[in-house]
Parts: sequence; C-alpha cells; structure tokens
Amino acid sequence: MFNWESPSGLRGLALLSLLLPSLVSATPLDLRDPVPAGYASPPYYPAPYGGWIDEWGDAYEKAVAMVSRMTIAEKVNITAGTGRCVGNTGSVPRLGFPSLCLQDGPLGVRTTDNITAFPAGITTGATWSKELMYQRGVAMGQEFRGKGANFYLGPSIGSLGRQPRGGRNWEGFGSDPVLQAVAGAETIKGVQEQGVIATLKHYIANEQEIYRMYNPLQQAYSSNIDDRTLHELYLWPFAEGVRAGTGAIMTAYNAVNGSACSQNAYLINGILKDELGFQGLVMTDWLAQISGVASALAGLDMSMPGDTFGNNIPLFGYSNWMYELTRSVLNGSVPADRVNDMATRVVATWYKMGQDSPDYPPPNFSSNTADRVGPLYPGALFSPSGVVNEYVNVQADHKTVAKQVAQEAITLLKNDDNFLPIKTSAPLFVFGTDAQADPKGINSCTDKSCNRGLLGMGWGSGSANYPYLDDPISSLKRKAPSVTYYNTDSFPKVAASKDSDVAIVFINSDSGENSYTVDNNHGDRDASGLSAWHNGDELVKKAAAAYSNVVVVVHTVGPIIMEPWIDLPSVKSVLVAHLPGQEAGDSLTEVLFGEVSPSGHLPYSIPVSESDYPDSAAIKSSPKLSQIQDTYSEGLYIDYRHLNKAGVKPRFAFGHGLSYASFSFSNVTISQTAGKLSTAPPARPSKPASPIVAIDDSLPPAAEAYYPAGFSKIWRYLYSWLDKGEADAAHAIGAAGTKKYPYPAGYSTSQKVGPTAGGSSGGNAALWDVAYTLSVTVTNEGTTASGKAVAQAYLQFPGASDNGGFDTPVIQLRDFAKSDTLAPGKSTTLQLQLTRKDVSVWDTTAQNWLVPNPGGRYGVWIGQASDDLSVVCYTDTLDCEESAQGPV
Ligand SMILES: *[C@@H]1O[C@H](CO)[C@@H](O)[C@H](O)[C@H]1NC(C)=O
Ligand SMILES: *[C@@H]1O[C@H](CO)[C@@H](O)[C@H](O)[C@H]1NC(C)=O
Ligand SMILES: *[C@@H]1O[C@H](CO)[C@@H](O)[C@H](O)[C@H]1NC(C)=O
Ligand SMILES: *[C@@H]1O[C@H](CO)[C@@H](O)[C@H](O)[C@H]1NC(C)=O
Ligand SMILES: CC(=O)N[C@H]1CO[C@H](CO)[C@@H](O)[C@@H]1O
Ligand SMILES: CC(=O)N[C@H]1CO[C@H](CO)[C@@H](O)[C@@H]1O
Repeated sequence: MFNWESPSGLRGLALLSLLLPSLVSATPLDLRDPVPAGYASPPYYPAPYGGWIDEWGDAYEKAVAMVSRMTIAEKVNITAGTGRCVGNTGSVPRLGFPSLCLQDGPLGVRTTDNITAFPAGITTGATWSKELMYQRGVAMGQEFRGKGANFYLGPSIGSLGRQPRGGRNWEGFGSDPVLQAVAGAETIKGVQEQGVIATLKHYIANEQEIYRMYNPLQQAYSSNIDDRTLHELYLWPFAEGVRAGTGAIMTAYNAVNGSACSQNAYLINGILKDELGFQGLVMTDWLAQISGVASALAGLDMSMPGDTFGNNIPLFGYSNWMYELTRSVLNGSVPADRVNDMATRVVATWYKMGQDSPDYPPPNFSSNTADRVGPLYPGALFSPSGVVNEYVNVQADHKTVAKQVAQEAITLLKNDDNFLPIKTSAPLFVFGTDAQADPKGINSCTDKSCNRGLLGMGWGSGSANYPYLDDPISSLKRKAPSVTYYNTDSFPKVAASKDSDVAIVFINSDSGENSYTVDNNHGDRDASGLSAWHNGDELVKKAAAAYSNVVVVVHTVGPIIMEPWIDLPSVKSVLVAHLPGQEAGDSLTEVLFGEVSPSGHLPYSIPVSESDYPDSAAIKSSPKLSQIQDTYSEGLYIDYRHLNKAGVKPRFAFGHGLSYASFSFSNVTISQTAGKLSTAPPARPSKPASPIVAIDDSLPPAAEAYYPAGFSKIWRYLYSWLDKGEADAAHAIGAAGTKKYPYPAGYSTSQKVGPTAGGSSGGNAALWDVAYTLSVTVTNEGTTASGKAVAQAYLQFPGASDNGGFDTPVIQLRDFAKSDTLAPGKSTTLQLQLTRKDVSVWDTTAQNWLVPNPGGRYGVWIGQASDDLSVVCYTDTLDCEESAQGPV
C-alpha cells in the first residue's frame, strides 16, 4: 500500500501535498504499449447483488433492514472516508453505524506499539503447519480487535512468487497456489473468529512492485494472463479464501489484460462476485482508484483511503466517490441499486463478524503519530485533535505462537556429517551484522526501509514495529559460554582456528514495497538480484577458508543463489530462518543446539542459477512512459512446475527440509471417498433472489444529499453531501433521463443467472467434495532426536493423451500434513485429502472445472519434498507402492 500515513506520516503528507501541485497542470499522458493481441478483459455487467448464499443470510437480512433506512449520502459515506487508521470509512451516526478502521498489515498491527511483530507470511508458509497458520491468525485477530481495528488488511496471497525478485513475495506464503491457499484460508479463519474482517489481497497478479501504480504520468503495468493459468494458479488461493469466508478483498494496483484491477468488470463482477460467489466487499488498494462511475459499475464497493490519485492529486479533499458518487446516483449514471448493494455488502460484513456487538472496541491507536493527542482526521489539513493513542497492550501471550512459527519454519538445507546440532560448549565465532538487532534502534527506519542488523521482516506497509527483538547474538550469548562476535560483514582478521571451533555466519536478503528504495532496490530485488546483501557470499567464503566448521544462517525474503559457497567442504550446515519477526533468537538457537529439530520446508525452490527460471519471470521495467506489458507466457510453469518441465535440477527443491530425526513413510492407503467422479461436477444450484431488491432503488430525492443546515466543512475532509444547488442540478439530469452516461460496451442492468462454475462461496460446492483420502504412517527411524515430519502430497495427472489433451505440470502440491513431535521409534498416521477440484483442470471452453479422464491413472505422490517422493498411490487401481521411482 502507498505510504502516506507512516509514523512520520504528517511530514509525508505535507511533503506530498507540497510536491504534487506541480503535477496538476501537467496533461496526464496516456501512452501505452498495446496489450498483446488476444489479451482482453471482456465486459461483465451488472455487478451481481450479494446476499444469495446461505451462510451470509442473517447478516444480509440485518444489513438490508439498516440500509433501507439510509439516505443516499449515508450509503455513500460508508464506501470511503478519512480518519486515524490507514483507512477509515465514514459513519452513519443517525443509525449507529460506526466509522470502520482499516489497518495494515499481514504480520501485525502496523504503525503502533504494544503489539506482537509476528513472523512474516513466507515464514508461516515454511512451517507447513496448518495448525500454526491458524493459531497465528487467531493471535493477530486478537491484536487487531484489541486495538479497535475493524479490518485486518491481510492475508496477502498475491504475490504468488512468480517473479523470484518480486518485492512482496515474503508477505505471502510461498510459490505454490495450494500452500498459499491453505495458509491464507487458515489465517482468515483465525482472524475472523475474533470478529475482525480479513482482507484478502492483492487481487490479482500483483507480482512485481516496480511500475505497479497508475499515476498522473504513467499507467500501471498490465499482467496479461490466459484464463486457465488465472484459474489454476493465481485465482486458486482467492477461491479458497472466499470459501473460508473472507469478509473483504483488496484489488491490486496493476492492470490485468490492460484493464486496471480496481475497475476490471470481468475480474470483480464476473469472477469474484459471480463465479466465486463473493458476498463481502471489494476495496481498492490505497489511492488505486482511477475512476468514479466506471469503478462503481465494475463492482468496486469501497475506495480507500478515499482520495484520488490515479487521475488527480491526493489529499486535497478530492475524491472519485463520496460527493461525486452521490452526484452520480442523483444524475442517474450509477444506478441506485448499485449503491444499495455496496452499502449492504459493507454493513452485512460488519454484522457477519459480529462487530455490531457493544463489546467491539473503537480504535485505540493512531497510524499517524505515537503521541497521546493528535489530529483526529489526519487527511484534513486543519483537523480537530483529541486523544488518539491509548497504548493498549494487545500482546497477551502471543509471543509463544510467534516463536513457534519462527522456529517451525527454520529450514535445514544441508547438514554434512550430521554436523548440527552443536554443543553449547563449542567455541563459537559469529560473523555478520545480521546476527544482531539494528544498533541504531529496532524501529529506526520507517516501515523497515533499511537493511541494518537482523532482518526480521521486509519493508513497506507489510511491516510492523517491533515491541522488542530477541536477536540471535543475545540468545547465543545467553546459552553458550564461549561466543566471539564480529559485528561486521567484511571478514575480519581472526586467530588461527582449531578443529573444535564453529563459525556461524549470518547473511540476508531483503525486499519490500515500491514506496521505498533500499540500497537501490525499488521494492523488488532489482539491484541485488538473488544474491545475499552486504557481500554475504564473500563473508561465507572467507569464513569457510578460515574455519573448518561453518554454519550459515540465512534471513531472507525468498530464494537466494548459494552456489558461490554451498559446496565448500567446511560449509557443513545451512539454515534458512526466513523472516522470523520479533522472536528471532531463541527460536534459532534451540535448533542450533538441538533442543528441537528443525521442521521447516522450503516454500519455494532454490535454483542453481537465476537463469533457470523462465525468462518471463524477470522484473519488467521500461525507460518509456508507456504501460509495461508483462505477459505470463510461462503459463502454469512457475517455480518447481517450470524446473520439472524443463528438466532442470534445483540446488534445493520446493518442499525440501531436513530434520535431526529421520522419518520413513509406510502403510500407505488411498480410498475413493465420493464414489466415482464424473467429468463435470454436478450442476450448480440456481442463484436465489437477493434480499437487496427490497431496498428502494428509485432515484433518491435531492434533499437526501444536502449538507445539513449551517454545516461547517473541514478542508480536505471527504464528505458524501453536496451543496443544495449541485444536488438539485444532478437530480434534474437524473429525473429527465435524457443525458446518458457513456456506458461501456456490454453494459446491462439485468442481473445474470451466474456462471456454470459458480454456486456457492468459492465456486460450485461440489468442487470441494473429497474425492480421495490417503493415509500414511510416519515413523521416526532415528535413535537420538525427536522431530516433526511433514507429508506432502503431489498430484501427477495422466499424460496429455490420457488427460483430454491437457498438458499439466509433472507434479503439483495438493495437500500436506505435519506430525506432532515424534520421539525415536514412534509413529503416527497422517491423513491427506484430494478434492474434486484438486484432480480437475480449468477447461476454458466449458468454463468449468473438469476431470478429463475420471477413470484415468492419476498418481498421488507422497514424500518429504517435491524431489523426495517414493510413495505413490494410483486413483484407477487404488493401489499404493512404497518404494517407487519418483516422478522428478
Ligand atoms: C485475459 O485475456 C486472456 C486471453 O484472451 C483470456 O483468456 C483471459 O480470460 C483474460 N482475463 C481477464 C481477467 O481479462
Ligand atoms: C459521514 O461520516 C462522518 C465521519 O464518521 C460523519 O461525521 C458524518 O456525519 C457522516 N455523514 C453522514 C451523511 O452520515
Ligand atoms: C454524473 O456525475 C458523475 C460524477 O461527477 C459524472 O462522472 C457523470 O458524467 C455524470 N453523468 C451525467 C449524465 O451527467
Ligand atoms: C496403518 O494405517 C492405519 C490407518 O490407515 C492405522 O490404523 C494402522 O495403525 C497403521 N498400521 C501401522 C502398523 O502403523
Ligand atoms: C508494555 C509496553 O510495551 N508498553 C509500551 C506501550 O507503548 C508506549 C508508547 O510507545 C510505551 O511507552 C510503553 O512502554
Ligand atoms: C476509547 C477506547 O476505545 N478505549 C478502548 C480501548 O481498548 C480497550 C481494550 O479493548 C477497551 O476496553 C477500551 O474501551
């Protein structure tokens, strides 16, 4: 999200306001490279009404009752606003509907204090633990609620990691749609059970940071994606999130097929609201809205934070909606039922989470200042002030789950001669500035926009303030008697080493949001590439020359290339600790010293060379002021799907992760759960009528839009009212009905029956029928260490000729399960499931999920990594083999 309300936000605001007027007179340039032939976003109108899915029935009933009583100015007021959180809606004081507080971000409550800085998404993905994904969500939900935030602006499940240098991949959970989907859905459940509205983002194909935004001079890049790839990769985690009941979805800054995501009717009206049956509300990313009427018709329900940017200047009290949306309804351009639907979606979501309860606290914090007293409406230039920070401590015992996630994510990539764990008595020599918290202060850089000291999270709106930071060096010193620390990234002069000496080298790689440039990286890792920062490779190489036992610890946002040192004989062990958040110390040292075994697995592949990725996965930039066209020509083949197809062995495969224990898989069974599958799923039920038709949708009287008598405006505040003259003039146009808005081609006002693939939250409910259940016994065959095993299930479709001609990736992750701690010799049984959707492909002609050959031989491979698969079950014979030759 655009950074305009950071802790130094007031200064930022002032700066922006000072700089931007110079752009007012500039003619917005409208150059663009043409969208490649064949890519287009078809029209899809009108916006489908919400309220037709059972689980939302009660919430809609109450919402319809409330919205029926609202004036046009009141309905419009709750679709945008201004306030003390990163975003706020207006309120409807007359009916007791509050201003809603929307707050970043995916790993904790941003820009405030007395919170927990949780491990990042990528770290959570690396645990492969559904339980921890959920528990982290529960704890975060409690913190957002405790601070009085109504919306949690997360989880982030797009970026999917298509572009390994992509700046915000770390906010999500890994480079696989199922891993993203499961982690996203578990987060949503955890957060929303606390009554906080989750906001799944960024919809969709927001895979790079550079040139992501529309601004007065340039259009945002366009991600050009074919329909099958959209469904099978990028949309998959959104569908699961909608199924998990997410209350909100945030659109991306970029365009898809040349049409901005914030006003792409096909994506919002068609796919999200009709095919996926989404009943909650769709909001923009911050300052991403670029039109008023068009975005309303395309299905957008909320403009955040409410100001213009894309075609005007922000923070001057201009809005595409608010007073303009009121005008658009009065003048007949936006049908009244569209605003009824927007307002009902907002109110229904609030009811659905139980936020109408008197226990739901109003905001206790300000995003704009750490002072107790500050401006109540920071977007307004002269705002009344009041108590804005009450420093409510929301941490409870959340550090326990934060530490557990950080620890269970730690991924042991290499462990020659079982070098780890080490004894605390070993003489330890520690190198690298990444071992210690930033000496200038743990929160010294705004939104973590520097890479100094330990890297516990990336930068930008996805960051949070640390309440404290347990850094590795402090933890090492607490536990081990002989620790020598060289707080430097240039290898120092050291004494000749002894055989018993252990060097621990800390290196990192950072990325973040495009609103900051760090060491020449514009959000994406465009300058540093996939190499360790601060000359980390040299540091490791020199340590490896000076010591015979080297352990490398990597804090990173994503894959780094390890070839410069990975095969050096003295590099015995490599641990990827991802982005651990505040609990970086003990979580790591307990693994180093063997108090617990590592149990993390890579949520992405680590290739030998960056050139092993498809060319299309590069960051796109252009010296011209034209729209960048980023065409997803690699289709389904990203990360391990690509490497397997190309026959390129990675250095460490997706899903790889060692343990001090050693696990075997046996006693595998598969059963067909839902009976024989048909090619197409059972037909969807027809779409019931929406309760919102009960709300009056005739042209509202002009008087509903008038400012109250004697009202005194605050400059730059956003109002939904109009002056009487303006309201009357607009109403006259609407009442005459002669002046028509230039509606887009394909525009219609009659509700559609809905697509074949729809029918319930996430799509046709039959897609979630469990088709196959597998069980596998996991045994710890080791004799010394306990540990947790992860069973990963990958589907191998039959070859294209036996699969209706559909080419499919060699294997695709479909489910996973993590065991409890298994002592040596102990076993447990894990269950894995494949749904109908898991064994389907998206047929672009049928516009449906089909199982091309239901009687065909689908292989379900189970193992501990995508390249460590020796157990397989077949869906045609329901036989399993336990020492098969793996598929890759
Ligand atoms: C983009 O264009 C491709 C190619 O025509 C099409 O398959 C796909 O459905 C379009 N997607 C969107 C979101 O417009
Ligand atoms: C819109 O919201 C603001 C802020 O909560 C409130 O002061 C104002 O009265 C609301 N307007 C209407 C029309 O209710
Ligand atoms: C109605 O008002 C909106 C918002 O100002 C404007 O974009 C639209 O063109 C107007 N429509 C007509 C028919 O004047
Ligand atoms: C084999 O798996 C079944 C569950 O499918 C379980 O009940 C049984 O205990 C397992 N047998 C062994 C020897 O682990
Ligand atoms: C318990 C705790 O961390 N309290 C802090 C809450 O925030 C205020 C303001 O930053 C600090 O002064 C408190 O120490
Ligand atoms: C003014 C205000 O909203 N205070 C609330 C802050 O949060 C605490 C804990 O949730 C509530 O008890 C207060 O009412």
